[in-house]
Amino acid sequence: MRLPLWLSFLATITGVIQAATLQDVCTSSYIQASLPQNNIILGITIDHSSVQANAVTNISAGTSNDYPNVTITFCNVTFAYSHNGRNDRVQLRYYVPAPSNFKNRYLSTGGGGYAINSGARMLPGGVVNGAVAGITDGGFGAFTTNFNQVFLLANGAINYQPLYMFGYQGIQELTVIGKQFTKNLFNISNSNTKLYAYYQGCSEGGREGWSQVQRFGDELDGAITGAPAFRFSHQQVQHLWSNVVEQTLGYYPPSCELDKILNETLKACDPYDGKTDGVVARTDLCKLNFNLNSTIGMPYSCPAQPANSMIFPATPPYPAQNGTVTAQGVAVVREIIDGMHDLEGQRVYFSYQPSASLADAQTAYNTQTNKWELSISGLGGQFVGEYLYLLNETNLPTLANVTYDTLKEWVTLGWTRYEDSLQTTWPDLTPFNVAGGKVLHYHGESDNSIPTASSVRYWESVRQVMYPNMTYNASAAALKEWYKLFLVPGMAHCSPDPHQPNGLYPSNNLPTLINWVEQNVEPVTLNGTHTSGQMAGQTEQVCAWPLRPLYGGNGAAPQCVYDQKSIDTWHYDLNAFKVPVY
Ligand SMILES: *[C@@H]1O[C@H](CO)[C@@H](O)[C@H](O)[C@H]1NC(C)=O
Ligand SMILES: *[C@@H]1O[C@H](CO)[C@@H](O)[C@H](O)[C@H]1NC(C)=O
Ligand SMILES: *[C@@H]1O[C@H](CO)[C@@H](O)[C@H](O)[C@H]1NC(C)=O
Ligand SMILES: *[C@@H]1O[C@H](CO)[C@@H](O)[C@H](O)[C@H]1NC(C)=O
Ligand SMILES: *[C@@H]1O[C@H](CO)[C@@H](O)[C@H](O)[C@H]1NC(C)=O
Ligand SMILES: *[C@@H]1O[C@H](CO)[C@@H](O)[C@H](O)[C@H]1NC(C)=O
Ligand SMILES: *[C@@H]1O[C@H](CO)[C@@H](O)[C@H](O)[C@H]1NC(C)=O
Ligand SMILES: *[C@@H]1O[C@H](CO)[C@@H](O)[C@H](O)[C@H]1NC(C)=O
Ligand SMILES: *[C@@H]1O[C@H](CO)[C@@H](O)[C@H](O)[C@H]1NC(C)=O
Ligand SMILES: *[C@@H]1O[C@H](CO)[C@@H](O)[C@H](O)[C@H]1NC(C)=O
Ligand SMILES: *[C@@H]1O[C@H](CO)[C@@H](O)[C@H](O)[C@H]1NC(C)=O
Ligand SMILES: *[C@@H]1O[C@H](CO)[C@@H](O)[C@H](O)[C@H]1NC(C)=O
Ligand SMILES: [Ca+2]
Repeated sequence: MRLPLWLSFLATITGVIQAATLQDVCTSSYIQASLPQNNIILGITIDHSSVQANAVTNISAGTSNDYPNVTITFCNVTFAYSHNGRNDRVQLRYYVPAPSNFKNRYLSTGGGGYAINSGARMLPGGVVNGAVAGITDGGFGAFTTNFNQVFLLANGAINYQPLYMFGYQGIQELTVIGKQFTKNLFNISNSNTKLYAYYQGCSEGGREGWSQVQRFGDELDGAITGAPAFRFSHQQVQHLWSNVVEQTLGYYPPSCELDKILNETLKACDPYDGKTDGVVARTDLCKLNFNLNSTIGMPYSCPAQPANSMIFPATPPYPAQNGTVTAQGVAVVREIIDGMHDLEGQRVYFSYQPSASLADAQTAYNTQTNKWELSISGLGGQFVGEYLYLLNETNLPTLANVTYDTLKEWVTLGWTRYEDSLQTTWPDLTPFNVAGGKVLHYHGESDNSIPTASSVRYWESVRQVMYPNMTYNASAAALKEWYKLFLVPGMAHCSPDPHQPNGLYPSNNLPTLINWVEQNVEPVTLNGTHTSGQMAGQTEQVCAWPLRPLYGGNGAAPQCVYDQKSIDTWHYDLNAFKVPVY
């Protein structure tokens, strides 16, 4: 049998080049010779002519809360492949560390929102840790093209290939190709050296991580999944809950009133964790003990504010505001935090924790009528408009006639339609566990975009499904040996919370996962970092679920306590549905 051209080329260069430096490996020919064979995945063809490679030396890893800002050197590799029988083209990009810094590691990274990658933002974190780090464009046209831009072929016509690429296939192919490419490039394909494979992502990226852990047991040795946007249909429709509450109760709180209620919640609930530091580390105790009614009648005032499109979600201009917190405003916030239910009072889903900023509830000031009005959450509106109604829209034009029951119908429609692509809550992780995989799952205690209880629910589903015959404590202990969930005090959605400057953020998670996987150093607690505030730069330990933090006073580390009453506040009976919601 004749060798393919590129294989004979490899045979030629292997005898000639003694590549050990970045410059030696960072050439088109060396990269081409390192590409996996097409049979690495049935039905793909790798385009050798597409290879681009350039060496990047001594640049700053840049601003990120996820890895230190150190100087890095790498080969920037891009190439494409296609799926046979489809006229498509999927681009992959890998940052390859210099051979002297390579530590037998591979890292896939994910995206956020409807993006399947985070551009170059997460790749340096791999290089810092001696890993080849990759992203995919999902075949959507460019690394900057988002899934929502290619999801519809026309109104009513789903483009199924991007749906499944976004759902799970794109990250799987990125990983399978990336691992073999790494082995070939560093000559570890035929040795006994193990290549460790990792994944890291938050939000949509967290969902993408779970899409791999749930489906492909032996793909990854470890995954970091932050605040995952899984249970997709419940999650996205939930973004409209706040608006529908406002419409149903007929009250649209001025932004300053919402802000005041949030501030008073933070102030009242801060000390429940044993430390008065502006951080609500125990939102469960806040839920149990704080009565929102205590804010009624409190005066508020806020200066006029110009429109701000630089923050997310963008805010419209506000006039100067003066007033007192109303009973109606409190009723709206109470109903929002209580979470989605239908018109019969049966529970559909759950909400953010008290202390999370009320982003979905944001209203808009109408300068014509001088009134505060409905401002439909684009996160929820886009899901319903584009993914349920199949219209090329980025939001709903109106919520007229939308009731609590409509929201339930929307959840069910999205759930059944995307159960095998986006929903991503398969609870039996046996193949991953048997293969020795480890998951480090974290979620901000004050997340304002993905309810923190959403992660608790999944952890609990895995516990119940995988350890049906054990006591709660025994099964929790068994699960924590390989899958840990950390709720991070004072953290918002995949970012520090500006309302809680003394809060924590789990910076530099990758070394923690690596130590767990490669050295069996179990992260009993997780390093949280103060990214701002009085203790900026210092770390503090974050408790692993179901244990909850309780401070002893004077800045001591928290105890991690078992508190049944608090644990119970995180669990919900979604009795609006007759099938289990994992
Ligand atoms: C891989 O092996 C070939 C053949 O010995 C050699 O030319 C090349 O430099 C090696 N690559 C690395 C990264 O060491
Ligand atoms: C990169 O930095 C290292 C260490 O400071 C130095 O030895 C090397 O010359 C630098 N390389 C380039 C291309 O600037
Ligand atoms: C990162 O480091 C570079 C130089 O090493 C510096 O110019 C840059 O300001 C740093 N960025 C941050 C966010 O600290
Ligand atoms: C990596 O390569 C791509 C494609 O050639 C290029 O667009 C991008 O700017 C490069 N990035 C760096 C950091 O060199
Ligand atoms: C959807 O709308 C955008 C912006 O108006 C447009 O660029 C795009 O071509 C449209 N897509 C389809 C499938 O109609
Ligand atoms: C809420 O607290 C923040 C931070 O302390 C402050 O800037 C803001 O003015 C407060 N808002 C209201 C309405 O009191
Ligand atoms: C809060 O106040 C309302 C009246 O404004 C009352 O109906 C409700 O029962 C109160 N709730 C609590 C928990 O005190
Ligand atoms: C709001 O009240 C403050 C304090 O009473 C006052 O200084 C300010 O002028 C008032 N602003 C408006 C818009 O009424
Ligand atoms: C809402 O319902 C009314 C009464 O059935 C109907 O006239 C109206 O067109 C509906 N509005 C929307 C936006 O569906
Ligand atoms: C749980 O116990 C039942 C009854 O003893 C048994 O049939 C089942 O296999 C057990 N399941 C697991 C996961 O051990
Ligand atoms: C479970 O363990 C906790 C300590 O982690 C303990 O307080 C609790 O009583 C245990 N529950 C049972 C049912 O043994
Ligand atoms: C956790 O934080 C401590 C204290 O800052 C530090 O010594 C340790 O290296 C960190 N662990 C990891 C895995 O980053
Ligand atoms: Ca506190």
